[in-house]
Amino acid sequence: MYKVYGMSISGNCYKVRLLLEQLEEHYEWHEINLLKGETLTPAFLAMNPAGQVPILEIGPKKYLVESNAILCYLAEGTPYLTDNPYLRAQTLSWLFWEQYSHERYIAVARFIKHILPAGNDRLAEIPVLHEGGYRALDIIEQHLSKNDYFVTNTYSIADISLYAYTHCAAEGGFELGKYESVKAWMQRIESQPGFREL
Ligand SMILES: N[C@@H](CCC(=O)N[C@@H](CS)C(=O)NCC(=O)O)C(=O)O
Repeated sequence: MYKVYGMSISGNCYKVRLLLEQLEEHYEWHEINLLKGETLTPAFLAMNPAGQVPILEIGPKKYLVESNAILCYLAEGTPYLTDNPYLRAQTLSWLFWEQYSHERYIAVARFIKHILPAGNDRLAEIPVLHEGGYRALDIIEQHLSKNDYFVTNTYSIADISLYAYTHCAAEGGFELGKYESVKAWMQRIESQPGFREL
C-alpha cells in the first residue's frame, strides 16, 4: 500500500491525495507539520533531502518526491494521463508551468497570508506575489475560455495540479470574481467522481 507523507493544508499534498482518491487507491497518510520542523529531521531528510512534502512511498524505502512527478507516476495507464506523445507533452507543459509560474506566486501568497501567523514579516512580499499570481490567473482564464479542461478537453492531472492552488487562491488574497471561466472549470472539477475537498 502507498504511504503519503504530507501536510493536510498543503495544496501540493492535496494534489496527491485527490488523485489517490479518484483512482480509489488505498494509502496511508502520515501527517507532517513543517511549521514544527518535522521536514527537517534526519529521518525526513533521508526520504527527501529537499525537506519538502509531499513524499510518496511506493515500496520499502522507495520514495518519490515532487507533487507533479508523483501525479505522473500514479496516473500512468489511467485516463488521467494520456499516452499520446504530443498530448502527454502538453500535460507536462502545464505541470512545469504550474510550478514555475503559478504555484510559486499563489501558493506562497496563501502560505504567508493564511498559514503563517498574522502580521508576519513576509507580508511585504505580497504585492510581488499578487502581480505574478494574477498574471497566472489571466493565462488560465484565457485557456479555459476556449477549453473545458487543460488538455484535450478531458479531465487530467494537469487539471488536478492547477486546481490545487487556484481553488484556494482567495486565502492568498486573490479576488477571483472576474475569472468566470476559471470558476466554471472549478465547478466541473468539483463534480468529478471521487472528488474530495482539500
Ligand atoms: N516542488 C515541490 C514543492 C513542495 C513544497 O513546496 N512543499 C512545501 C509544502 S506545500 C514544503 O514542504 N515546504 C517546506 C520547505 O520548503 O522547507 C512539489 O511540487 O512537491
